[in-house]
Amino acid sequence: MSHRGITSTNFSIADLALAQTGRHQISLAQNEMPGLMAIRAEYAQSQPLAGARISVSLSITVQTAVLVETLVALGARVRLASCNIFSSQDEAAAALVVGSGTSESPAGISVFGWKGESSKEFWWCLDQILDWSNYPDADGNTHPGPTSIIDDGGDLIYLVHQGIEFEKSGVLHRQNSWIESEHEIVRELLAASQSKNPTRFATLVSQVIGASEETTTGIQRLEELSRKGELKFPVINVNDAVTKSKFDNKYGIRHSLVDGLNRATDVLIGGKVAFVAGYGDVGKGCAEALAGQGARVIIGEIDPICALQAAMDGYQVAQLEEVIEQLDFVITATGNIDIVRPEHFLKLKNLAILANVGHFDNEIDMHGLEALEGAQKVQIKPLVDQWTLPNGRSILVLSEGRVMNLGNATGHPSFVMSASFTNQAMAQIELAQNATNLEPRVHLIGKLADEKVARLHLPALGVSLTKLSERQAGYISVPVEGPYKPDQYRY
Ligand code: NAD
Ligand code: RBV
Repeated sequence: MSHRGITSTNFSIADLALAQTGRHQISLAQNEMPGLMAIRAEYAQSQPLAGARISVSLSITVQTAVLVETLVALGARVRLASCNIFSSQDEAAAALVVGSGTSESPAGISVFGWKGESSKEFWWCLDQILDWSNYPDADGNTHPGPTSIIDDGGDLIYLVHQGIEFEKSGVLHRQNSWIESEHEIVRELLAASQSKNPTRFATLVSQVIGASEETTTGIQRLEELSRKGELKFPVINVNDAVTKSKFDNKYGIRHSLVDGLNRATDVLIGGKVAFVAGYGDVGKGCAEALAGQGARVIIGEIDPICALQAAMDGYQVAQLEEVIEQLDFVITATGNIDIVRPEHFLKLKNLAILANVGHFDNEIDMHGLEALEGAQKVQIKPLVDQWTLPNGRSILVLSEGRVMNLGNATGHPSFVMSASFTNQAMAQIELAQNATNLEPRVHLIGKLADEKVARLHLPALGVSLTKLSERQAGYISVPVEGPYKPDQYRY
């Protein structure tokens, strides 16, 4: 496999010359990531990740670079690939490969990914980060694969699981999240792997102590594996830490949705009509951002509780079909499939903007759009396409229906990612210290750890926390030092 960038055995990225600008951005981001920097300080001496080999599939952003260098500062070695073909920042990748000569950033972190991968390249990159055989440690020892995994969306964990199944049966089972062509790419990859080493994945998995998963869609997929009793190792659910999903998913998208719309189109949002499909954590952040810009926001929901929340928050709640002719923006944030379909495209206003922020690219039916007879695409600029439809009208589609806040912009800002990634770092420490006591299922992060992540982010915002007295703690039956809420509390 080759691409237009720079490749060696242990990295494959767009352009090493971007390292300096990437390094400057990483240095600035560190100031906005107090949780991760506190974790570095707390564990610098004890090195809880010494000996860990972590295969990481996250968007290769400046924020991910700060996480990766935190894992290295705690003793781990890392191989990193992107979880999405459009979400890499090439300067962050270059800075990680080149390093800065400090202990957390020695030269030679292995990175495989660049902005604008093909699907085939995406899967090749995931395969590369699972292969540690040419990446000796300081003592010159090599190993077939990782000791743990960080995933965003579940593709890397699924690849490992399907690899074992394929070695046993020669069959690749249908994956709902993958389209047919992707399925074929994975099948070819596993067949090639099997012909080189028929027990590669079985050996590899025997050395994996566990994984941590970043996003809602990934957790849904892994819960399904767990329910079927097929999960081969414990997975820590980072997404459902309160300090992740109630912050990153909501406040993160509140920032990066509008960032993406502005960078892509620069169209005024105020006064326009925006439809947000899904009023979960991400949909709530999208709606607030659009309303904050002065848009009239309409929500689509299938869940009566979320629909009622949207109504009580002051939004109109409607089915897409009922309002489609009025819409200037359609944003999908459901984590579900088939939200915007061909019959919808044809009813949209001229130059309506379509964007998805859910994890996979199946919320907007792009294949249905391509298949509309006479539909024609003109690229306005990278990841902004004008589709002229058979009815003579045009629509603008951002990031080809893939996650647009990372495709058209640079994803969530550092401060909110600090909370998410502090949970990731703590999850990896938990695996290193305690994986043998964890069953192979999906595990939540404990409340005390969650509260710790929040605490680490308070000083930067000038928050002065009220102290709970012994008498008050007794009255509400909680320990003075926390946790302060029962498990069922919903925030
Ligand atoms: P969530 O489960 O909290 O919310 C999804 C909502 O969509 C739910 O309320 C559900 O009832 C609703 N829904 C499902 N099918 C629907 C349909 N057909 N029509 C209308 N509504 C429907 O999940 P979330 O945490 O908000 O995440 C949503 C998606 O965004 C996931 O794919 C997640 O992985 C992804 N995500 C993306 C980013 C990003 O940076 N772009 C950040 C976090 C999460
Ligand atoms: N996300 N990462 C970034 N700047 O690195 N921005 C968003 C970043 C993650 C977020 O945690 C979400 O759960 C996931 O992307 C969806 O793929």
